[in-house]
This record gives sequence, C-alpha cells and structure tokens, in this order.
Amino acid sequence: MTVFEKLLELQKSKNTRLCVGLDPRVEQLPKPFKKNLKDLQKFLETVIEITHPFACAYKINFAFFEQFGYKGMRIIENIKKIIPKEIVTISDAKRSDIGSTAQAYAKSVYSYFDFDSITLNPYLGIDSLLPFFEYEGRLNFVLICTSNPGSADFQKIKLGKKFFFEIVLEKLTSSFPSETLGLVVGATNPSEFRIVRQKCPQNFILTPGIGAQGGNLDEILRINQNLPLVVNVSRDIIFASSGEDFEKQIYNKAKYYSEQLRITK
Ligand code: NUP
Repeated sequence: MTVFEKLLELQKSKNTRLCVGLDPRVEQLPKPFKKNLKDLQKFLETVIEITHPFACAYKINFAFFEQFGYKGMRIIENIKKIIPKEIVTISDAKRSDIGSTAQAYAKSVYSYFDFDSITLNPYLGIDSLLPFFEYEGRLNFVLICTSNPGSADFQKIKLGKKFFFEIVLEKLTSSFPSETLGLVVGATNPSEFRIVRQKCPQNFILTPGIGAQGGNLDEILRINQNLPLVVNVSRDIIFASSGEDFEKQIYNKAKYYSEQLRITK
C-alpha cells in the first residue's frame, strides 16, 4: 500500500485530517516536567499517548531535535517507535541538494529513520528531488507557498501573469505522479491555496499555519472541499497549557481540531 493510500484510508476510518506537529521546546515544557532532554522525551510520549486517537499523521520537525545533536536525533528514533504503525509519519526536514548528496538525505529519512513522508525544498531543481521519489510508495511534500511572511520574497514574485510558485508547481506536476507528490501550502495564504487546488485537485496538500500562526481553517476547508488534505497543528495542541492541567488541555485541543477536520460532518 502506498503512503497516499494509507493516509486516505486512515482519514476515512478515523474521520479526520488532523496531523499533530511534534515541535517540542524544552523551555516551554509544562510544569510537571524538568527542562531537560529526558523530560522532553517523556513529554512527547505523553503527547502521543493522548493525541493518537485523534490524528491521521504526526509531523516531526527535525530542527527541534537536531539542535541537541545526537541526543536529539536519538529522541526522534525513540518516539518514532511508539507512534502507532497505522499513523502516517512526516519528517519535516525540508531537504534537497545536488543529486548525490540528496541520495544521502533520502537514505537518512526513508531508510534509516523509516518515515512515510518528508518535506522537500524545490529550489535546487528536479534532480535534487529525484532521489526521494525513487523510494517507492512514499509521499513527498514539496514546499509550494509557505506560511511565513517571507513567502512573498520569492514564491509570490509575478512572472508575467503567473506567480513563481505556479511555475514551480507546473514543473513538479509534469515530473512526478500525483500519488507521490504532496504539496505544502500554508493556511495563511488562502488565495494561493485556491490557485494550487484548482491546478492540482488530486495531490495531497499539507497545510501548516493553523493555531499559533492564525490561519483561517474554515476558509481552507471551504476551498479544499473533499480533496486530499492533511492539516498540521503543532504549538496550539502540544503547548495547550503550561500548567498541571496540560494533559486535559492537550486532549481537548486535539479532539477539537480532529472534529473540525472531519471528512464527513
Ligand atoms: O509553510 C510552512 N509553514 C510552517 O509553519 C511549512 C512548514 N513546514 N511549517 C512548519 O509547520 C513549521 O516549521 C512548524 O514545524 C509547523 C507549524 O507549527 P505551529 O505554527 O502549528 O506551531
């Protein structure tokens, strides 16, 4: 079964498009935890235990682990083992490089860590992405229009009547089958989301930017209708509370977003 199929099926059976983002910040761990790496792992174990019934995917942003060197990378390995096998795992590593180096990046995420999916930066061109697409059945999410203000600097430059990101998108869709090509579009860009959706009704779109970044979920759902979508929420779920009640608040937030993101209402 491909990751595309796995994600679609799980979304149907759990009736949700929620992806929980595991972006831990040691200084923000809730009160019962000490501000060290051992407790950071314990916190993530608790988050997974509470949220897994509500999620179709977990997105692990490597930045929050890499900053601690090998100790952080070991936490990725450890928490990866406790995520239930049926849930899709997305490595948010935003990789790409010259072909031979990209091969090593792909081997790390797909072979060593065994993630289902990865996020990729298309700026180096198609050859920099190919090694990831050579892993059969995986779903590669390529950045198209990101949620940060700087997405205007390059992605939204107009070339004739088109945005630069539209040209990137056309090149990507003519290079890779839709089952292997996911797209990252920030929820803070509803009009760009609409353009991407019109051009690519079949591809999975991964949408960050809900919660802490203020994206409008209703608008994204309206534009998307029932097309393949997975919506990430990180801080607004995992740091729902800094106090003793953190478990209850994480539960409430995960349940809330999971219900907002139902496939059938
Ligand atoms: O365009 C993007 N915006 C974005 O926020 C692409 C991303 N991969 N992300 C990531 O999604 C970001 O790095 C973080 O891991 C997560 C959003 O977190 P939060 O704003 O829900 O806390």
